[in-house]
Amino acid sequence: MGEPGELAADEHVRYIVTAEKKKDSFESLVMEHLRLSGAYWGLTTLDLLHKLQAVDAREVVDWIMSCYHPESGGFAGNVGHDPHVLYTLSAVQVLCLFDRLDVLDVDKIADYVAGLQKEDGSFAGDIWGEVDTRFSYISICTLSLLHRLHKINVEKAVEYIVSCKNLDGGFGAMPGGESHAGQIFCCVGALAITGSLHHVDRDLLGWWLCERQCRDGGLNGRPEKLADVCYSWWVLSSLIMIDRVHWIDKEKLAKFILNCQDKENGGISDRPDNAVDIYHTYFGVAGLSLMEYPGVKPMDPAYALPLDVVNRIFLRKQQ
Ligand code: GRG
Repeated sequence: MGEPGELAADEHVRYIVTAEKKKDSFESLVMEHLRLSGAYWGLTTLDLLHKLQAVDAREVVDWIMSCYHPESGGFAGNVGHDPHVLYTLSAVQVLCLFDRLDVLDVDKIADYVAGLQKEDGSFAGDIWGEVDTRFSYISICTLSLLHRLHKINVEKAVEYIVSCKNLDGGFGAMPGGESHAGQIFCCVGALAITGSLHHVDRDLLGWWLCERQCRDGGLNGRPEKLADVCYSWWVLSSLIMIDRVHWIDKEKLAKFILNCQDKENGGISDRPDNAVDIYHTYFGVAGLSLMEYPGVKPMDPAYALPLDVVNRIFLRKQQ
């Protein structure tokens, strides 16, 4: 590993803005069905780096609305695809960035999300019915950003998430499912948003999460796995929500992330010397944001949006 150096912010901005335009590149083709999430990763990174104005807001909002299915109230990952709660959250998050929730039929969307809640409090991701704690988080986060949490049975939703808690303090995708940092973010995030963090054993979970730091300084998603830049977000955000982030060596983690940059052409990869992509570029910059890296906007660990964007949404609601 060479010297990691500083965050190559200008190069990352250029990488994102040009990736957005290369519609027939390999990356665009493999991302075709999840383009709305790609837009969330790229545009949030631009905002974190104070460069959201590098894109045409009207063009973005029009494209997002072309992924909307008015008959169901959900958003698809791209034009011509089927709606899913994941892309519905991405659409809402991007519109939050641009302060354009006014283009939405909020109650229709909230009814779509609420309609996916099951009797036991869990959530399906779409009409095909796969259940996963990711969808609990996504639904709760979307409804909260839309000020429509009252449309679901929050108590049952929390009860289901708590039923996915393991003896190691972590959470899985379903009851009895292996603890995994990504699912832990979802469960802890949903509990944070609903004011239910008292269900978490902070010391036990904090211990499991800080053990994710590998010798190279990076974080993995579960025991015996390699570090990956994306876990900088899933693990750190969870540690912040349970107030145990000081159990991580932040300097070593920041060095690991900075070492995964392509400093010439921009972008961040999963680990040093691998090919860069938008997903890892976002989670690398987001991880640095959670560690208060200079020049990067602070983020809200539960809503996965810049703090000023989240404050705008909830302060306005109070007025
Ligand atoms: C708004 C930030 C945000 C998220 C929306 C989709 C979602 C909610 C959360 C996903 C959480 C999750 C499960 C993340 C993990 C993703 C990942 C890298 C999975 C890879 O799993 P394996 O088993 O990799 O291939 P490991 O690292 O365990 O070897």
